[in-house]
Amino acid sequence: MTDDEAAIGLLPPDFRLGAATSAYQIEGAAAEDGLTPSIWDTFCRVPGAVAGGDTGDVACDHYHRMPEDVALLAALGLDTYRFSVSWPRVQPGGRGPANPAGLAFYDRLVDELLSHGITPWLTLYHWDLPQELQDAGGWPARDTALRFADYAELVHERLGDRVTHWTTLNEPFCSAILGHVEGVHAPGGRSLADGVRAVHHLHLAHGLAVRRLRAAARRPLDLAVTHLLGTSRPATDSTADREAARRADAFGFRFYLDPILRGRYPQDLIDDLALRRLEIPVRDGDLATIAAPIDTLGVNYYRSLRSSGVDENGAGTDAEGLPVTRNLPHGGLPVTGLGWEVMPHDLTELLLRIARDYPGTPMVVTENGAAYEDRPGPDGFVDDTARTAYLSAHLAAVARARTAGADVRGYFAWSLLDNFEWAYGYAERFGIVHVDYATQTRTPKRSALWLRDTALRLRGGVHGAAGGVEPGGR
Ligand code: GBH
Repeated sequence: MTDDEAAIGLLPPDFRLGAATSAYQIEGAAAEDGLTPSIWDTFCRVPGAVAGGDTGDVACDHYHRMPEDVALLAALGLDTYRFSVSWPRVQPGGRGPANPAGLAFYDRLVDELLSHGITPWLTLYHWDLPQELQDAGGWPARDTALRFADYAELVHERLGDRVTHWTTLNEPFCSAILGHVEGVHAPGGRSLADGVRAVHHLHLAHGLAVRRLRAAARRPLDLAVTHLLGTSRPATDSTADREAARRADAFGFRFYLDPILRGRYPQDLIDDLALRRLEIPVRDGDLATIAAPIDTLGVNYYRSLRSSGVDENGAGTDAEGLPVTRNLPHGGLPVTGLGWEVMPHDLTELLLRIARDYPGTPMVVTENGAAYEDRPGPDGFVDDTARTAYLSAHLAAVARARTAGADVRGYFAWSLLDNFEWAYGYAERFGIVHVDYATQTRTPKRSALWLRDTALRLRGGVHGAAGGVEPGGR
């Protein structure tokens, strides 16, 4: 037995093992049953925005193949499925009454999951803002947060009798910063001021929705929000690099956890923003709303970068005289297909830090996974030993964090299926199940079989005893 296997063996039988997806990345059915466009439908049509000009129009055609995909989850013995609801599918245009046909899809999905004994882990927002709300100002506008709370209540009205686990938002950092500052995600903006406003309004959307769901609930709900997090280390021990790591930690980590778990924005972040004449648009009462108690913190982890306080030429300030903060790879580490460094140890460190700095909130790793260049064999089987090793090392890292005292209760692989990987299109494959897009054939990869065996072992089953899924899908 390897050290990783031994660590994983210490996880308790009720530890959740699951797989995750999101609506726009898998559903397809882009113009069906009253769905209106989201900001990703628009962004995909901006020349050069998405590799290969790919779109989510068809994706994995999950909208039509949902029962088959749930059967796959069941065959893999996973106890939890994390999926997202498409806002423009259930409330076209982002306001007004529900679209019954759109809601009916999630109603069927939830029933299908429950009939297989799989817990639905529902995310309300995974980046597909209705385009009409973008036209009205999007996340930089405060009103979008209010619209989100209405939408949350409307989904709860239909599914709240059966869905217990609700996540408001997936990775506000990506919506706000990749979407409004770096321009690489929808809606493709490039303004730090918009990004900062978007972060606050996403937090507000989360808090308002938590309050609404609690008020509407007829039974206890498990409410969560999922953040993309990593460790923050200086590139060297120099003062400039340590200051840069402090700034990166304020902007990329504490900006997200402090308001929801401590009810305030970090003072050093406020000061850093003031240097750029930027202010977080907080109104009276916002922070109390944002800090409405949650039951679970979702942690998405892929890799960590380190921070340098000097540019390529060794200068510590930029053209405006402001301090440089540059993200760098650590170097000398193995990388995934996307060039992301494989750093499982940092996941242990990250979870322990959250447990220490924000005590009392149970955590679930709601995404972790890797893209590799998969090469199916003649029978369609992908022998993804690198992805299997990645997942196993990271699950072991979670187990080690637990042993050291972090309250981590689950781990979901990203992703169940190869799917639309945002700006990278379909070229990058994160699935534990291979999708042949030409035929929409699903074939579990070695990593899926590993996860199945791990789930079995966790529950005291016998290695390899599960039926139903074999290499090559036979
Ligand atoms: C998660 O984001 C997402 O929740 C999920 O939907 C996604 O498929 C998964 O990770 C894998 O990426 O800055 O140009 O390099 C994690 C953050 C978002 C980081 C996409 C890389 C690529 C844009 N990732 N991002 S770019």
